[in-house]
Order: sequence, then C-alpha cells, then structure tokens
Amino acid sequence: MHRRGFLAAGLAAVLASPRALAQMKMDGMSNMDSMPGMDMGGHAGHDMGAMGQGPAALPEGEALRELPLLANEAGQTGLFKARLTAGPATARFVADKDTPILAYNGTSPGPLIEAYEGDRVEITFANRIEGEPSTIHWHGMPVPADQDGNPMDPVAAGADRAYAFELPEGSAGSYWYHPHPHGKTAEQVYRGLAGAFVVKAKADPVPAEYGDTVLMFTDLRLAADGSMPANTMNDVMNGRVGDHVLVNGQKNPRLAVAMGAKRRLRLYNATNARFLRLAFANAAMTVIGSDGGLLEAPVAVDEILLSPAERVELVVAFDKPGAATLTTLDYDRGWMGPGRPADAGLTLLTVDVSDTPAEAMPPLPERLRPIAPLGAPTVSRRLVFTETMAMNATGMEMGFLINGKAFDMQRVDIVAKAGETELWEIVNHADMDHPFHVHGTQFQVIEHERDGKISNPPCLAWKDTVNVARGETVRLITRQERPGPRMYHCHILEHEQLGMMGVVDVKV
Ligand SMILES: [Cu+2]
Repeated sequence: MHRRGFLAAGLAAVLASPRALAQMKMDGMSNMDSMPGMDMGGHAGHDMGAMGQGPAALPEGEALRELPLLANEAGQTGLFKARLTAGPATARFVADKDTPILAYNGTSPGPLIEAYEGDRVEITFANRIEGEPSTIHWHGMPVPADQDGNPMDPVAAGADRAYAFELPEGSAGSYWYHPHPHGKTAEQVYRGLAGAFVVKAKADPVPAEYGDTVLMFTDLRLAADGSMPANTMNDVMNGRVGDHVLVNGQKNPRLAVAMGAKRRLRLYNATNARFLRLAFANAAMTVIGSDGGLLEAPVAVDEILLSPAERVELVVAFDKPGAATLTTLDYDRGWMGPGRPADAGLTLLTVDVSDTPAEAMPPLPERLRPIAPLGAPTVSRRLVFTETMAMNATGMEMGFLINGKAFDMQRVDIVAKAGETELWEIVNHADMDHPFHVHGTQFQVIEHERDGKISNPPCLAWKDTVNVARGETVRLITRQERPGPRMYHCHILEHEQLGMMGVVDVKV
C-alpha cells in the first residue's frame, strides 16, 4: 500500500475506535480523556460540525502595536541585564471573553529584547508556570550549550535561574526565545510563550530612515468560551494550526506609511506548525536578511515561504497610494487525515499608504556585508526523516523519527568536534515537510535536491532553520564552535515532542 494510503487507513482506524485512540502511546496525550466527544478535528471546519459554531471572530484593523521593549536594568554600556518571568496571564482576543494564556512578563508575544553585538547578556528567568518545568531556549543564538535552555536543563516550577552569554561581533540578527522543556514545548509555545531577540549591529548598512519593525506571527485557536483548546489528535499528527494568524498578537492590524516610504520589517514565524507563503500586494519586497542576519546583497522577491521558526528580514517599498496588504498564498506542506487548513487568502497586515509623498529615502546599499563560505567539510552526516504509524497488539503507535529513532535524552546521536566543518544531508522520506533546526550555531544551505534535480539558494545566508520538503534532500554546511550537547529537531513542535529530535555532543 502506498504510504499515504497507509497513513490515511491508520487514521481511519483510530477515528473508528475510541479504544484504540485511548491506547495510543504518545507523550502529551493525557488530556485526551477530558476532550469532549474525542474531537479529532481542531481546525475550524471540524469545530463547526462538532460544536455547532465556527471560530470566534477577532477584531481587525487596529493600529499595529510595536512589541514592548524589555528594559535593560544594567546601568553600564556593554551589559544587558533583565528578568523574564513566565507565568499565567489573561488576554482579551474577543470582547467580553478572557483567555487564559502563558506570557513572559505578562505579555504575549513576550517583550522584544534588543541588544548589541559585543554585549554581555544576563537574564534571570523565573518559572512561575504552575506545576510545569520550563526553560528559555535562545533560538539561533551563539550561546554556550549550558546556557541554551536544553530539555536536559529544566527550571522547575517556582524556581529561578540565570542565563548569561556574550554576543560575539558579527552576530547581529533576528533571533527569538521560547521554552524547550521535555514534552511541554509545543503547549507552552501555543499558549503564548515566545518573544523576539534582535541583536543589532554596531555599524548597520541599512538606512535608519527605514525604521526597524518586528512582525511576529503566532497562531491562535479559541473555543467558544474564550479558552484555548488542548491539542487534538489531528494537531499532534500535523502540528497545531490555529484559526487565526496574529501579528504581534493582533489580527490584520494596520500600519500607516507615506507614499515612497521604505520600511525594514523582520518577519518571524513563531507558530507551532503553520507554513506561511507570503506576498505583498502593491508593495515591492526585497530580502535583506535571513535567520542569522544580513545577506551579502539584497534580493528582490515576489513571495516568501516562511516555515515554522524561520525569520526573514525585508525592505518593503510602498510606492503606490492605497492599501498594501500582506497576504498568504496556498502551500501544500503535506497533511495527514482531514482538516487541511485553508491557508490561502488570509490578510495578515494592511499598510495604508498615503497620497502624500514621504521625504526622500536613502537607497539600500548594493552590498550589505561579506559572508565567508564555511568551506570544505571534513565530515559528512546523513539524517533521514520518517513518519511511522502502525497498529500493534496494544493499539496505534505513531512516531516522527530521525534515522529510525525517536528522541532519547540519555542518548547521544552524533559526536562532533568543535571548530570542525561538517556536511549535513537532511533527507525527508516522510509525507510532510519538516523544518529542520539546529541549536547553537548558524549554518549555510548549499543545495536542495528533489526528483534528481538540484537547486541552489540564490546567495549565501546564515540559517538556523530550513524547510525540508517531503521527498527533498537539503545539504548544508555547519560548524559548532562551542562544546556541549546541542539539540537538532523538526520545528513543528508537536513532531519534536513525538520524537523528531536528536543530540549532537560537541567535544573540544
Ligand atoms: Cu515535522
């Protein structure tokens, strides 16, 4: 039987048999019993059938909120010192309904951290999430392994811990922070724990007149009572996709600019599992940066695919008066079972471009910064993604695997040497796209191979997350400079939680 048929048949068996469902051996499934009617859906279409109503309507068109800045408590230059408290909070997405969420310092997305290359960062993390361990993972940042919020270093509920690291010269880029505790990452993130961490360059080639705005995309699903429903089976298999894509916590907010203005926008996909293929109507997009900072030179594009956890830095030119909208296009990333979300045609942001011309803006430089190729690898490794779903004597077993194995915290999967350049070949033999992320470093993608055809990225770029489409092989060059254990995993957080993760132990 073809694999897709096999998976669909397996799913049908689960749907037909609550007993098999109850026996599924999965992490994080303990809340299945309390789910009304064993709702398999979770996306709008299914909720409508199961609950007699569609997703809540959210207000649109409010002025775009800038993310609140995390205040630097250090009274000296070169040091960023602050406190981040994760804990329960309340948000109001729809009128008259309070939504219990998790938040950093009371806000979701969390406060924006802005620091400079060369700074030392000291952040005390206070875990006030009731009954759950947590960590802060500094996604994409070159921090020591023992400061990187690995699942092996949990911060117990009620406890505090200090994270400290230096931001090396040349590390300017669009990073983020989120929890990474064992078995709880997906839930803590969709409940609201994620924030942006922008490392600024001391000398930035992008004109200051363009501004610098973070747009953090998150995904929200609300039940009729305003609460966030727990993950369903569908969510666990495909990754949780909500009913609303929010920008800085708002649905389709508005931004006003003058005609002819150019704006620097940092787009973050902080959703658990939603792929965002984006286009700007009535505005011209130029990519200037990737996950790990500026490209060598700007690249004009018509659209962008931002898979979960990826970031892109854009300069957008608003040369036509009227509305310029940032909208989603259809993208098939592979979906198991019913409820594939209707992803196309969502308006995420509306920019009102005035008739009055902006003051003349300086042009974007033709060269942004040099990026040295990582060079010839001395070691090569191959990681193969598979999905398994099978009936056995005790029920259904499902796995998202790397090289046939599910994550085991006690196991080291790869031993690497600090400073050594490696070729990693990521092979996706699964039926879904899986965005691949490695902690602790930035890598360079050299090629994508699909159906025997090889394509190369348009330019060198620093990345920490790359989508590996189904049937595709991605080759990347990577080097870990600092010793210690590092995670690599699929950034569909439900897949990471179901086993699609491994440990590379970097030795001196
Ligand atoms: Cu995945």
